[in-house]
Amino acid sequence: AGWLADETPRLDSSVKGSAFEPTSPRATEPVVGPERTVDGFAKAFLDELNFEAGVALKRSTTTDQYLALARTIRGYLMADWLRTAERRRQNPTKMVGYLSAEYLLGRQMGNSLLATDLGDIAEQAMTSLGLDFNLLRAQEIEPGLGNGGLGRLAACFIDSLASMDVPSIGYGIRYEYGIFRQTFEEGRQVEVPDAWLSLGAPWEFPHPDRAVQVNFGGTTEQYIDGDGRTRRRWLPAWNVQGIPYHYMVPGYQNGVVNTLRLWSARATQEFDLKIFNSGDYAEAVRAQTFAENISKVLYPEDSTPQGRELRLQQQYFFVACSLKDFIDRTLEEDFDLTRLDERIIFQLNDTHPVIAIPEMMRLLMDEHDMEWAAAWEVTRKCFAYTCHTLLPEALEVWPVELMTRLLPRHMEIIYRINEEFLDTVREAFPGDELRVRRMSVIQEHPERAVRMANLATVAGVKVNGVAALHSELLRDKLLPDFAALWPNKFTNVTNGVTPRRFIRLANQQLSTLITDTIGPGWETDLERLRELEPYADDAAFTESFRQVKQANKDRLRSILSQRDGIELPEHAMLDVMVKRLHEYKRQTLKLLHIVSMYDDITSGRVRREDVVPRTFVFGAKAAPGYFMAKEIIFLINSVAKTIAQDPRVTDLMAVAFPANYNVTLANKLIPAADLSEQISLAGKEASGTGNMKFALNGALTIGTDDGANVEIRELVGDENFFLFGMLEPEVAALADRGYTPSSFYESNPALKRAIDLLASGHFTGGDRSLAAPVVDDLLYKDRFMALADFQSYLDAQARVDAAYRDVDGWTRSAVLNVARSGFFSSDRSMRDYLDRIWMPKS
Ligand code: GL9
Repeated sequence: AGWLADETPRLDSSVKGSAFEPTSPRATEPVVGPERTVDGFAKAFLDELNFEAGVALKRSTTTDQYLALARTIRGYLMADWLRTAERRRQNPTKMVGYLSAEYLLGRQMGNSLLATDLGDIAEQAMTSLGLDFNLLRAQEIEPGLGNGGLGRLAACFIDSLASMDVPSIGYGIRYEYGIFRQTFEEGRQVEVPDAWLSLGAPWEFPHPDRAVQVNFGGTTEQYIDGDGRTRRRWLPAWNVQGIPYHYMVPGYQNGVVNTLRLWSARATQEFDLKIFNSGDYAEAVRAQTFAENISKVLYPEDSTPQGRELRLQQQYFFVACSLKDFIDRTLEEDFDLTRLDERIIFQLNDTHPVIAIPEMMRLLMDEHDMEWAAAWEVTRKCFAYTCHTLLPEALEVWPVELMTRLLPRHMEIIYRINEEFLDTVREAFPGDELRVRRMSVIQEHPERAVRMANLATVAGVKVNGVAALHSELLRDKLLPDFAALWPNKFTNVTNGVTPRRFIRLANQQLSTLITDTIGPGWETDLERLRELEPYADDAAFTESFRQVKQANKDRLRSILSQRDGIELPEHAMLDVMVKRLHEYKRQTLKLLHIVSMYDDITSGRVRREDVVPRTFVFGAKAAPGYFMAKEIIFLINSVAKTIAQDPRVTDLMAVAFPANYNVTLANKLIPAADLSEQISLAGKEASGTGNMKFALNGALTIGTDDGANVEIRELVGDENFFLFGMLEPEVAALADRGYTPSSFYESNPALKRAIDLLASGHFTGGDRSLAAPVVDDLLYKDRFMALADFQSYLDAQARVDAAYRDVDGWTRSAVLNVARSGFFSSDRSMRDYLDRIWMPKS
């Protein structure tokens, strides 16, 4: 059976008698969801409310009603979920195990309604009971179990795998607290814990009965086994339990529901007794808390791993649970583990789950009696590694001291993997000890530590980057020694985004317009958006397209007014920069443009009638310990406030920085945007995925030649994209020559004016010291060369203004951005993973 089933089962009764009709007696147990009618839905809802929650409708709170609504929708997915699982059990084939420490899922209700096509029925049912459907939907707190692009990518991928009916399972961590909630106090970021479970968790299914034990610490020893063989084993010091929580991952209206299995840590009895329980009850309870800390909170790091012990505990915890779950529970009993690669390929989402490699070796050898050679032979076929960065400081390394203390058996295994690997290197490159040192899995300086990217590259079947340029730089600059040894190990899979959430759900009006124009089905065959191209010159279509964009902008204005008390002007270009706050992404470059525009207007350098009015929107969280990122947030808020209070400019510009940018807000912001800011220094943004979402929703991009921008520009066409800035080789050359930002400041009057104005205290209540951290860094360090790209950026923004004045030309470009971005569906990414990594033909 192929992975991409030819006959995709449909939601309706055609599932019966299809190729996937379950055959075993157990599988035929009737699992029937509630009736797909308004009355059927209303009845199921009341059953949930009355009999499950024990609440009368009359006395119920909005939270009660939200929970009952969620459980009702979930009930409609249940039959498909059980059927999908059974079908897979009956016909075991190779599966994808997606190992990811993050899943930035976003709200579940809208997606579940879309997957089941129950939106209208649910709304009418709620109305029939006198309830406000939209108010109930707004109650949901999104599961923010990820930091940014990497976590959201995982969520898009599992959506695509379900929509394409690929046998797969997502494994991760059920953090009790997801990414922090951001608030601003006097313009500065303040983090509030994200208690996303506080209202109840209607989308998850806990299975405490299926707990898995995970060991830590202790020592290893040599012993003689029953057959007289000398072997080694682990004598751990403590352990915790992993409790699986199951989440449904519904495919798009195809009757498929896959599983996401997230692990939660719980103390074990053994743990309490062995270490702490010497009659000290209070101490035993404290131990409980200690164990449960492991899945307590998501580390809010962006690309700079802090190397904390708890983080390594998290990584090993979820990986150990997942491998054990797969081998002991998912595989048939007695499956011959030397053929494990026929049943699973684990995709490692960055280095976070790479400890799975020595864990697999340990399981096969210590728990399943395999010899080293056989275990290695199969382990190296069961993992593939995706790298998501180019920043050297983002590559995880774990001190040998810590690894030995926490996972002594794994450290031994890593040493042996490395020994054999370095023999291979020496054989291929005799006498090249410098190369051996560079490639070693163990770094010596500044401290002995395990290089997780090297380990993943040694053991993985394939290593991929996440956009064409990134994969090239990954191969040629980040891991060139490995590419010289194994050129065929390296490949590219350009990221993608799910069109279900990011077009159908986020932009319903555009979706209707598309379906009215090219017919249904594009949601699962996104290249079909090409059929819109001829309509780029169709007056009726472009008028409707403009109206959709305007409606989305109006809706956003009312959302920001209600959510944040931000009042935005009615007619202005909407210029949006949303992403994590990081210096390489260059929110400061955007800020310099805004200050420059402000300065041009207030100094009378431009005539007011020549100004194209703009609304700038930022959304960004800073890692709590990232000083400069937090200073940049403060400065953006300061500039926003000053501009809002300056009557000389309020009719021409506004800056909005709604707090707590997340998936929910993204879904409202992106469809409204005219201009998408993708302005990282070339060679630093591995891919970006926001850039794709904007293009698919008809925003034009102003961007550097970086990450997936390169491919967006190639596809939509030069004339529909505003390119600026140095190319990556130019960046490298400038860095080699020695970069002095102050020389750009001295020689560029517009830049000098903007920086001087920022530095003057004009935006910070007259206090120069408040702007100094950011300004001084730009002038004297500017690691990401914002000043070097400033003039080019300004010129590109002038081209944006000119283009925006031509309403028809702009709309045409926007339509072409939509029509030509079908490539960026995560369905296509999944097909590429299947063809290039998971199931290559050759
Ligand atoms: C990232 C890259 O920086 C992005 O360019 C890329 O699009 C995504 C997904 O491949 O991965 N790597 C990374 O560490 N993050 C990314 O967004 N950071 C966060 O997720 C916070």
